[in-house]
Amino acid sequence: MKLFYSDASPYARCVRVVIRHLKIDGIDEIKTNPLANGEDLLEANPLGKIPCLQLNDGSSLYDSEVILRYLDTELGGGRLFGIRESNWVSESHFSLIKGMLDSAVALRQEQMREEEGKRSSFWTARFEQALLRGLQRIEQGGLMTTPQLSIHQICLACLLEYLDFRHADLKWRKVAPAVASWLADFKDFPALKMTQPD
Ligand SMILES: N[C@@H](CCC(=O)N[C@@H](CS)C(=O)NCC(=O)O)C(=O)O
Repeated sequence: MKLFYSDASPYARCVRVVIRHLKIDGIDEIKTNPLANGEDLLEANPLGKIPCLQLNDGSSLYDSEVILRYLDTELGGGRLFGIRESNWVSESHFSLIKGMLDSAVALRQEQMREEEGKRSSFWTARFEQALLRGLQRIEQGGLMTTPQLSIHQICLACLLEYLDFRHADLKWRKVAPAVASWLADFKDFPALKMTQPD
């Protein structure tokens, strides 16, 4: 199998953490800049996005959630997503974390616009506010503490470290001190340490 990824992508990081944590062998990790529109990536994922997991039969899995569910269910015994029996609220907590990843990456894209004058203060504020509200919700609901290791925790840690990496100005710890102290413990999780972006 081949995983198209980049070090900086928080979505790809979630997948790489899970591969390491579950000790899944046989995946070649191919460092890929999605913006370079490489033929291999576009062939595997017409959206041109990473992460994308190409299976040995040539078929491809994307986006990150599908890859994560595949790894956990087919190769890892299904423990990270847990027994899902209609736990719609828990599913929504996962959607919250994914949506925050989307806001964090969109905020980064906004900041990377070539000309400063083209950056939108409206969208910048909207993405920042969504992130801060999301963090407050996680803080108030204690959503970072689950009885056993969950995919929520892994993706939340990847999100928070991405905020530190790309959006230090957001000062997210001010609105979510309990989440911050949870991360201070969780950051030593071995698979997380192995996948730190430079
Ligand atoms: N919903 C997708 C989002 C993936 C995504 O946006 N990846 C970014 C890198 S962090 C990317 O490939 N961007 C290139 C593009 O948007 O064309 C997922 O969960 O995998």
